[in-house]
Amino acid sequence: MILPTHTCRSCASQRLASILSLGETPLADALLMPQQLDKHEPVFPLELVFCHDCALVQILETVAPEVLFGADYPYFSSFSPALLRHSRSNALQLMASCKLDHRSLVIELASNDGYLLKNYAAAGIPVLGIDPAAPCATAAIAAGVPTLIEFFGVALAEKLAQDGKQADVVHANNVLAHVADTNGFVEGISLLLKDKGVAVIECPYVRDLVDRCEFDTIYHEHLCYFSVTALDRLFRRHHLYINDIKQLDIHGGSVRLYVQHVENVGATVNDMLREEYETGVDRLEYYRNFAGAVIRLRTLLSTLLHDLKRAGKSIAAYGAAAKGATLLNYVGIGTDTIDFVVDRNVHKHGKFMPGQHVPIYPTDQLLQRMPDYVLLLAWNFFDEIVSQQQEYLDAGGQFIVPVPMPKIV
Ligand code: DWN
Repeated sequence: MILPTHTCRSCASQRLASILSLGETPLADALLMPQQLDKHEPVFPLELVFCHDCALVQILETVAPEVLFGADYPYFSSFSPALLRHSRSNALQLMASCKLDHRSLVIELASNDGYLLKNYAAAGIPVLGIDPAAPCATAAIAAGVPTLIEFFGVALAEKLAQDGKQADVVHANNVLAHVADTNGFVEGISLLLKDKGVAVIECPYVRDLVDRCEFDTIYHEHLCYFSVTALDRLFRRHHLYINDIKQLDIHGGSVRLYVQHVENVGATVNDMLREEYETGVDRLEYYRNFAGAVIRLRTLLSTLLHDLKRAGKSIAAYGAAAKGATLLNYVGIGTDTIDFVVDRNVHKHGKFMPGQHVPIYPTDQLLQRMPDYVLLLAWNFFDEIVSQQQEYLDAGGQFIVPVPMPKIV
């Protein structure tokens, strides 16, 4: 079914075909305060589509960035130790490979709470963060990471370049998929990057989303779901080239792109492009069965939780994650099924999950309340969380991992 009322975020084609609809859903990171529970909660359509002309998978709805990433944006990267380790390793590799020193400049777009740039700053390498969400940007500044509390785009890139602030390294982790002006963002990277600079960009990989049925990573913050094919066409449109690529486990499966002004495309990129062509990732057919797999997963998870409740078991959840909101709302898991969610992020405590209004508590509540089962909404940090909650497991608790297939561990 072609949707003539919309155009592709990358190539402006109108040849968009529907893959999956998750219905009208609340904003995944719009956690509620107690006084908001009886107020109207805005919901928006969440429909995943495929562009026949550039292969970009994307959602149709664009919620205003000021609404998504405003003063209440609750996501702080530093509450994930695994993410901190992952980021530090990336920074150390680039310090060495790019021979960065006090004359260099490293800029991160969507720099959050300084989780990544602090590694460069500690080594005496000049940094600049850019993030529109005041809560985490303020935390970054307090941690010694200079940060502009602004949205990034062509206008800011031009200003920085005019001020002589072009970068040797531009980081953009889990932000390219989030921006309403996809082309403007990439053009901004081109303007910000020194001639011999490198943009190091991480984003979730659409093949992992489909192959591992990670439907819960679909929410309004994530406007695009990238294949290498779609990324390559997007960057080439702005005379930028993906010269190297790494596949990563972080966030359920991501790619790290090494993008430069000069074309020197390596085997890692050509191999992935060829693999995508051979498996059909650049054609609609590849996504044809995804909706069916998601519906089957919903049924299996709902039945498992229902059976546990009928057996008199108590269930909680771990990770007040954005993906957790999508999962709870799409599967219909509410306070009749799970009693509470725990999370390490103190900014989320005392609030409630969007849509299902499940309360969010500190993680020590698992041992204190000892639910029989814990639904792992932050499954992408399984190893970290299981090792952290060994005492709960030793006391007889069990985790339920919801994707790619619901299983009790
Ligand atoms: O793209 C995005 C990803 C990168 O982060 C953002 N748009 C929003 C956010 O999505 P998410 O909330 O699904 O991401 P996480 O990082 O998977 O969320 C994990 C949640 O679990 C956080 O609230 C932190 C929490 N956590 C915890 O309580 N204990 C995480 C770890 C590792 C832990 O040990």
